[in-house]
Amino acid sequence: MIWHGIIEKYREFLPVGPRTPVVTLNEGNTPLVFSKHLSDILGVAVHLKCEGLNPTGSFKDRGMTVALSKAVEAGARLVICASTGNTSASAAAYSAKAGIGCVVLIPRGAIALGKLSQALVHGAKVLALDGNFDKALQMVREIARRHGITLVNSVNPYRLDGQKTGAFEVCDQLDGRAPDFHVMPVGNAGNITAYWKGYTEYHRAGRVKTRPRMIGFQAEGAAPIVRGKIIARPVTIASAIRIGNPASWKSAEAARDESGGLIGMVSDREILEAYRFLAAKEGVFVEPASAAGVAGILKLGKKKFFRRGSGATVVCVLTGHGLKDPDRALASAKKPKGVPARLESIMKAIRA
Ligand code: AN7
Repeated sequence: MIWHGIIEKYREFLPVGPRTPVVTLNEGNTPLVFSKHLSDILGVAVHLKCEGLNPTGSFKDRGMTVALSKAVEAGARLVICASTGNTSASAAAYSAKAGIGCVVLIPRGAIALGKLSQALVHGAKVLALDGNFDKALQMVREIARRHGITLVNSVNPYRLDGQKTGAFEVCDQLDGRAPDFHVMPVGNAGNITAYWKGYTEYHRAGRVKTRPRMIGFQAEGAAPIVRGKIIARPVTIASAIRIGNPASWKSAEAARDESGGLIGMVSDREILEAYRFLAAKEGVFVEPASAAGVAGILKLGKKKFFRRGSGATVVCVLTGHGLKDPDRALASAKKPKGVPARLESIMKAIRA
């Protein structure tokens, strides 16, 4: 079957009609890769849902195809969002495809290079705010409301409808079974809300017999849900999830509680360890935020959270591609060694 994106594939579960113009870059259908090393370490079957392979390199594309399709259907000429980077990259690309304008408000100096490049090259109007993501979101919500501009952050329910298709795909890729544990990073908490919605809808439709326990991880310096209070100045190297007051806070807690799951936190050191582990052992390059979930299950594993040999299935969503944040990759690896253009010198360097 030729893949035409998530709206075409999961239309019956989405708020689109026959006259909705489908704005798509053929997002979705991302690989679910078995992780031998994590499975060996934890004693359960761990699969990696590689969302970095979406058209703009993150899971945001699932939401953006629905948000932009509905915006165009409603006659919008301009969309706006605040972003830690990936939302802006995706909004910029899908707006370009739709032929409408896009404004993004980013925290100045605080988004990864790849994401900034994307927003700029797709022709969005990029405004760098003196303030963090939470402030930027507050401002665009106000501007959208006052000026009738379509907001495409995940407070737009169409975004979550699109993102819930990640759960459908996981179940389809596991041959009609839901995983026992679903693991992911949590920032603004839209995606954990969307995945729980997806699993619940698939369950209700009889496509799967069970639903997973939802397990989310925040970065220690940006863990409002874990700490139970707004973090005024969130800090973490995982800039994508540097968020102190998540918009979908309540629904993330509902996903956690209804599923019998948990939301925990991991340190930047643990995130970077998982980041290097995925790249070096599994051949999967993710951005730091995406490694938070893997860092989290490694931490849970040490506490014997998973019953070794139970046959349980764990799915970890790797939310964004490693190329998003090249600065981090270079900072966490050895510099290349210079060699003269002589065979003996090259062989000497190879053997060294
Ligand atoms: C790679 O782009 O909030 O909990 O503005 O880019 O649904 O917010 C990004 C979030 C995880 C957290 N992993 O998802 C934005 C933005 C990556 C991300 C998250 C984000 P949510």
